[in-house]
Amino acid sequence: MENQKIQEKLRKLLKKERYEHTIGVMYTAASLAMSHHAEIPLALKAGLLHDCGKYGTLKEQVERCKKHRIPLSDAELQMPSLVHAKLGVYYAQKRYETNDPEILGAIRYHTTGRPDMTLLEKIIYIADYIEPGRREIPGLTEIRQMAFRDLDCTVCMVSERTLEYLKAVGKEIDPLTVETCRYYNQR
Ligand code: DGI
Ligand code: FE
Ligand code: FE
Repeated sequence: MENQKIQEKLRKLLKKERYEHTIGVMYTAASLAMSHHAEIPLALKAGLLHDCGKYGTLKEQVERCKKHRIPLSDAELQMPSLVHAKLGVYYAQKRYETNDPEILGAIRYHTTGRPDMTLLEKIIYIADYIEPGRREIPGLTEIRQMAFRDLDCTVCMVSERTLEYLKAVGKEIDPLTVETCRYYNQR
């Protein structure tokens, strides 16, 4: 499906702030693709779709997974804020006619990351964190600068910050979030 049409659908479906974040991620991903020699059309589409599962309450998101027989891990049942990534992959295919495995991977892993990510997966993981509309947090300026120089180093920084944040607020942590941080620290 054309990006213009997907954009119209998402504008109606998502909350205003979520939609604006989506557009921010789309263009940030395209900029990172320019800087790191990735395919711009793939980056645009993956950025546009990365949060397409993120509407309604967390409970509704879990229920929609059950309805569509999308299996959830124990971690996802305990941390429903992770569920929209899996749900997004399903909607990308069913509603937005997007079956490119690279794009689906980028949607799937945009929240937790994973060890040994593809180029596009790294771009979306990072774009989600640095897009211009993101609330300013300490260190974001340095992360934004690094994002246009070294993707692996930036994934390392982002995953460290995310882990620190989750520990500080006492949230449960998905094993994949820990593995991402460990992998990119050792590399
Ligand atoms: O959907 P967005 O708000 O744009 O961003 P996101 O998909 O990265 O993540 C939503 C939240 O998920 C964010 O506050 C960070 C959090 N998160 C990432 N890894 C974990 C996690 N939350 C929990 N509970 N556990 C994790 O391992
Ligand atoms: Fe998300
Ligand atoms: Fe996002």
